Amino acid sequence: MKIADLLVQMLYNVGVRRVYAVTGDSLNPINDAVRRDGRLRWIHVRHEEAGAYAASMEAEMNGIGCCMGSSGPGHVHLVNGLYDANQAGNPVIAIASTVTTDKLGMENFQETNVTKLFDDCIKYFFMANTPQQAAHGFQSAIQHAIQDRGVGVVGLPGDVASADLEQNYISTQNYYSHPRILPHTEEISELADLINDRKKVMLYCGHGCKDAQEEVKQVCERLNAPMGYSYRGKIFFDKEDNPYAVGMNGLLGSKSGFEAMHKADLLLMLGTDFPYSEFLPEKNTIVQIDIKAERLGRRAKVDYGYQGDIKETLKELLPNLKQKTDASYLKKMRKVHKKIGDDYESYVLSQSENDLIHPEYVAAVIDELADDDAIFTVDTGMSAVWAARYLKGKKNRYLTGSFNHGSMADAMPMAIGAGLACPGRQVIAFSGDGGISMLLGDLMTISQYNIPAKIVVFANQTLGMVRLEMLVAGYPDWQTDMVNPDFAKLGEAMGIQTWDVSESINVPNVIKEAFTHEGPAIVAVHTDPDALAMPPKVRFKQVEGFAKTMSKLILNGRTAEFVETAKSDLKYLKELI
Ligand SMILES: Cc1ncc(C[n+]2csc(CCOP(=O)(O)OP(=O)(O)O)c2C)c(N)n1
Repeated sequence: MKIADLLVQMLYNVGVRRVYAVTGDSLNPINDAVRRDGRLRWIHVRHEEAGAYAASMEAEMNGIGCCMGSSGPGHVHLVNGLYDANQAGNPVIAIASTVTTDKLGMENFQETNVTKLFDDCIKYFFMANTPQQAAHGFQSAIQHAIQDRGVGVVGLPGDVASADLEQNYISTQNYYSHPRILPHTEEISELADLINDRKKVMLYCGHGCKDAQEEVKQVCERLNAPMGYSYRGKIFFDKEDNPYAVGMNGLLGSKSGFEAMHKADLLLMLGTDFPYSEFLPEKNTIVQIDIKAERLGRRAKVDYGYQGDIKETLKELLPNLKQKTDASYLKKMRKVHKKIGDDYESYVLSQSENDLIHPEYVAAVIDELADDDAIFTVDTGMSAVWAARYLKGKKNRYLTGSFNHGSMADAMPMAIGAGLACPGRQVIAFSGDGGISMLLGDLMTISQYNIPAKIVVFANQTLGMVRLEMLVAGYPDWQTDMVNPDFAKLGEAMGIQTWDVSESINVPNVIKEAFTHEGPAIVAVHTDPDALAMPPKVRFKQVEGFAKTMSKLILNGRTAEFVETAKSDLKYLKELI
């Protein structure tokens, strides 16, 4: 057995079923081992970054993912996707193959210092200088990726990969341990007292509440508490039939999510590492519970921090919570939330008659037509705003994006991973035209493997989010425009059924057709570049900059609706400061 064979065996044993990679040089011994073994599928991506995103998505859905990059540029390309995986807490094992051991450390052709290169985007790195080391290194890297929830990289010289395995006393298994982590009994009763003593309690739920949806609801019921959520938590709780939902907070959030949090006597932050400190309250009491103790208090002025799995902790807590009878705070916050929902809806309805396609309308139509267990992946850019506002949780929907790392171009390669990891589930990517342009070649991966993902491109011919950012800050809009390829021709050339939509009236039919089409589909929608989503920033300077920009736009004669929306956003901003 060679070291490369051992690697394949260990990857298979831990649950990896696909390897995302571009083969070459030092990676060829592994390619050969995968071929001979026959149990892992080699997915030949066109750019290793796409491979890292796809592997990360596999890990997010199924617990583990794997990607590989060959010497130098091959593994350098992995870096951005690995940052994303690591920050999202997705266990990914990445193999960075590299120059032979006799050449290491001499600035040889295609050599990088792998130890330094990956230093900031991983949980664990192992440099396998000898075959014996490699055997133990695989074990350790995989175990770290699982346990620390992030990326484990093995630097693997080509000669080590093709060397014989000489020892047989190594473990080829890895372990998913599920310890029960919850606060100590005294901490649970301290927490219960805190909650029982306060009148208005608000829950703010992150991705850590994914498996605790029922318990979170029960707590809200007991406390008559409004429930807000982060973007990563939204899809589990933003449902029509959730009587406690009040929306998101933060840049992509809404007034109700912000207000409910600030008006609470006690804020319970559950399984969230919400990074926008400036949106978090300073005056009320804040409790944070997270399975990772190192996260406690790092974003907000937290008064009480507890380490615990959310489901287990809430199960212990619930019997100690007294029923609150006053529902006025919940009712008030729900009213604000409903008003915002109505505003969003009326905006969609009016736009559907318009010639210029409004992205809000597209997002609302997708929400309407998508399956109840669809997986949505969203790009960083304005499409993330539309997804935040219009996609709703249903029975078993899932929504993700580059929500921690904030990279463009994530949606399409994530859809590759989701499509392969979850066959049978509908996968829908919200891509910006700037985003999709960055990894355009990997549409061919979708085509080659016939992955039935539906790629919706919000083709507004601009880097919309940055354009808005510049306008808000008072900069002239410059270098944000872009010329797009003809997506219909591009799709045809790539063998992907493509629809090009430039009139609102055609949006529902086209989306319906694309969603029912059996194979991969691209829907390029020519959306209005002036669609406005004003992030509720709270600093006066920004409001001032925004006001100036708005007056310029008004003078330039923008549409009435545009001005109206802008005015109401501005009014909202003023209320916030
Ligand atoms: C890799 C990367 N480069 C640059 C940025 C900065 N950035 C954030 S959003 C954005 C614009 C996205 O444009 P597009 O994909 O066209 O989507 P839109 O906002 O127009 O919907 C840019 C340049 C980033 N987040 N990631």
